[in-house]
Amino acid sequence: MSERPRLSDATLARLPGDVERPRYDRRTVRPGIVHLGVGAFHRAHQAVATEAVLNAGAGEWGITAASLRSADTRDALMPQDGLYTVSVREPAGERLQVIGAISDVLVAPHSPQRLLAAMADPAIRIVSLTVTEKGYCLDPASGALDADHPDIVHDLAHGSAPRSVPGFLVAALATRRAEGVAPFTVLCCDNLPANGRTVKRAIGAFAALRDDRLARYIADDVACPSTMVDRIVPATVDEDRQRIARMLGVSDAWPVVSEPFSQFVIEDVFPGGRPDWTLGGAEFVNDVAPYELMKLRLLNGAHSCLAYLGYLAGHETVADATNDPRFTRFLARLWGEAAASLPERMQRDAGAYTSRLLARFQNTAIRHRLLQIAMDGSQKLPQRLLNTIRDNLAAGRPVDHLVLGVAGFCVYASGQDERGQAIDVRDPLAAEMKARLGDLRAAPDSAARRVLQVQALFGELGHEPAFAATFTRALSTLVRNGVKVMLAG
Ligand code: CS2
Repeated sequence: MSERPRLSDATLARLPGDVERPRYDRRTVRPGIVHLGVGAFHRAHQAVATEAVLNAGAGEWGITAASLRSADTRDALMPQDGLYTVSVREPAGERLQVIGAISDVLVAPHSPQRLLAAMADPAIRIVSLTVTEKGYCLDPASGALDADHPDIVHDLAHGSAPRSVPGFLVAALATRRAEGVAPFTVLCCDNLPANGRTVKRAIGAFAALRDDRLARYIADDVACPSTMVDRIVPATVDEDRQRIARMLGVSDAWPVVSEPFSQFVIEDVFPGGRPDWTLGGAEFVNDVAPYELMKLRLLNGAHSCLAYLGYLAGHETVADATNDPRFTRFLARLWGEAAASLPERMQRDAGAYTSRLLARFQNTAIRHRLLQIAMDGSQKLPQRLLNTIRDNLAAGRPVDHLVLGVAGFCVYASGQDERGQAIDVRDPLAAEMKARLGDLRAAPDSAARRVLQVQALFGELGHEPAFAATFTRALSTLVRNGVKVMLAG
């Protein structure tokens, strides 16, 4: 246990001079945003952009944050008056900024009514979200609301104490509508394709299961701009806490560590107003799609391939894997395939984009664990790899390296690594994948045939002969020869 005093409004003044801190009076800030999913990514990304707005003197955009599951973040941050540190790390050094934008942290399962009341408050004009792909209760292959999801079933029966994200959004919007308060803008900041449109469809579908008029209101009156969000933010570990406490001279129970790079591209549709996030480096554009495609297919697609293949090769972090020449070569080939799927005008930028990506991945000061990225693969692969494969197959372009990534996911999801050690697979489809993969090592071809039937993951692609043949070959060779031999070729 550290004996240092805790980071708080009262201890801000004693921080070393080179630590950035709020330059505004926190007591005058009113919340204008409710954020659902107060994980490390939000705290190092949108909250930092909002901090720049508050530092510039626009005080009506404070953040009331909420966790949808555990109380951990609230318990860490509230004794610190909501303050926490963002550490920006690269091999050349580390820079600290204390963020004051979050004034309150609610825990949804403890007090759904409090969260709903916060969302229904007329002062709130934006509800932003980083709840991970699975948080939206979608069928991953089609992107449509999964009406059989247990949380959706629950929320249809208990609308005033919801559990799911669609349940919270629709309940709060219904209250605002009933009270004659303008709707908030829903700002999805998760790595889903066309994330604004996808969320709007999901909450529209959920509302339609409750009441057609509510569904029409959402379709006509609720804005859901799309975004592209990018910053590499690994989970904080104790070593970070200790180092940062030494640098601050006070202890912070939950700082976040991030790379220097940050990108926030936002479709500019905010009927209720919005902060000028350009002050924090964001861009407002008419169409996010090109940015999103580039990021999902080049960055996240590569991340997922590294997560599975890198893990099977015995690597622990993205930097470990990417500094291995076999993976550097693999990435160049993978990016060649993925970039070919982008619209032509973006292909021109792909070379510069991937060189920069490689440097970001190779940042050894960021220990981004492959296991963290490997989580929830079934929710990620459609937009990261499978859509790219679909487009390339339709145009007769190569897909071998993309497919190897998908095969890597299946070996991983079988629950056993190449040395027969168990893998702790965390994925909503883990049980189904494992059952279908069966004894993968004994009969990879039939395992491939069975796993391709997982509709929620592969959709119609699982029935495409060209894909099925390439995938079956990749999975069998990967199982037979191991990842290192595969990558040597
Ligand atoms: C990662 C992303 O965990 C993952 O699946 O691929 O969180 C990635 O680090 C971010 O999208 C980078 O912006």
